[in-house]
Amino acid sequence: MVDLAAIRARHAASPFLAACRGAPHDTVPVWFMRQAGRALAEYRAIREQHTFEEVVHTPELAAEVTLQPVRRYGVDAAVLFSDIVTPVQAIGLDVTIKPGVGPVIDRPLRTTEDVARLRRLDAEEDLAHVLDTISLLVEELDVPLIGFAGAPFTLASYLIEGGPSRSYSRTKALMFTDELTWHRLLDRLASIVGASLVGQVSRGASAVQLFDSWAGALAPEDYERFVLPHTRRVLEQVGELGVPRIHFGVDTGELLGLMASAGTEVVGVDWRTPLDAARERVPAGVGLQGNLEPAVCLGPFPQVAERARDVLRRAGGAADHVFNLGHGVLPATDPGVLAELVQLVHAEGRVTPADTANTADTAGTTGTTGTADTAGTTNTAGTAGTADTADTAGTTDTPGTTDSVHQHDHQEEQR
Ligand code: 1CP
Repeated sequence: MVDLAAIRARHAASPFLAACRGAPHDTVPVWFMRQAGRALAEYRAIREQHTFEEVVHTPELAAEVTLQPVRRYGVDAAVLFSDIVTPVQAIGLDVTIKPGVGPVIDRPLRTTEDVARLRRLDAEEDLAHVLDTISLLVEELDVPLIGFAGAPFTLASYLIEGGPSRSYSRTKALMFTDELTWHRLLDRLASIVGASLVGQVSRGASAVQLFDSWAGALAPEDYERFVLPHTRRVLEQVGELGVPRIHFGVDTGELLGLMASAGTEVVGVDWRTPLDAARERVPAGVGLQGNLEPAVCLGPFPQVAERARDVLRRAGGAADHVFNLGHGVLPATDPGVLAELVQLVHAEGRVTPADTANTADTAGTTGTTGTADTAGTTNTAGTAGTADTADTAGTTDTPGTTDSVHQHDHQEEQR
């Protein structure tokens, strides 16, 4: 039996969890998306002996790989080692992780009959290996564990395309030609993803991140119509459990307001949108995570330091900032640079006490009229002339659409 109250008590003073809620703390917390994996020699050593799936299916190995970056970097949170496709593998889809490529599926889902192949997920049964990994981890960890899942759109993109894509043309074709099948597919994925996250939290994950990595391929109006309702349903399910939620995507500068309105404590921002600009697009009361350009970490440390200081400056000492990269750690990154970066954030990332009066608890769902002016800007529902929900803020804050041809640029080298 998991003693969730004991886990909560252990992390009562966690700067990461405090920042997710905009609650008072002293030092800006930091963790890295994709902090486990190929940048670490100790990960590569394990992968020489085992396939990706073997690691995920062996709780001792998956726990070890999750702990490696915590030891190396001294980050403020661990992120569970698995993949966004793990839950759909668990219900029997023929998805495999192809080394150097990513998730591939032999028989992509493109019709209503294909969608029927997605059965419900019983987390305790289907994801027993993942949940057992969490049980091992919460015994060992001094920092909170972040559970995660792929959001319905990003997951659907792999299942429809058959693998990684640059244009998402088949995904969009289904969206625009067969809306009913599209919504059926996303609805099923939302149930699967929601069940996976609820399972992870009920076994001891202290926060969750929902990766809608490729949502930036969509124009805001299409995101709002075809994706947002499903993502919102996922986040609502987790919201009932009371753990902080982080909602992240790449190239989502135009979607940040909408993503906040899905119901989240924190929005993850990629490196293309400076945090002070992001602050104006995300309602007060919803925190920000990010957003150092990952490729900067391939360069010399003085340059990394300068850019990290700029991120901290733009975050303005806000109590609701979680330092991270703007996307995952690139495999060629020198782990020494990341360790130094963590030290720098901890030494120089000071939270300004005046900014700590935030009310993140109600954020995202109520579009709170905002208390503290977290980063020197308030924007939000108020400017739309309505005290309505954050939804409104989101839509009005993302004027004009871009054709959003998704730049997959260095994502392909992400792993
Ligand atoms: O430390 C960690 O980050 C934990 C482990 C983790 C996470 C959070 C892995 C292990 N995958 C993920 C999430 C994930 N997987 C995302 C969302 C995060 C992001 O945007 O980077 C996505 C889009 C995937 C899909 C995926 N899985 C890709 C990307 C392909 C593409 O479209 O560009 C790849 C290459 C994988 C395989 C994978 N997942 C994880 C690892 C370590 C690997 C590489 C396998 C290996 O070579 O060891």
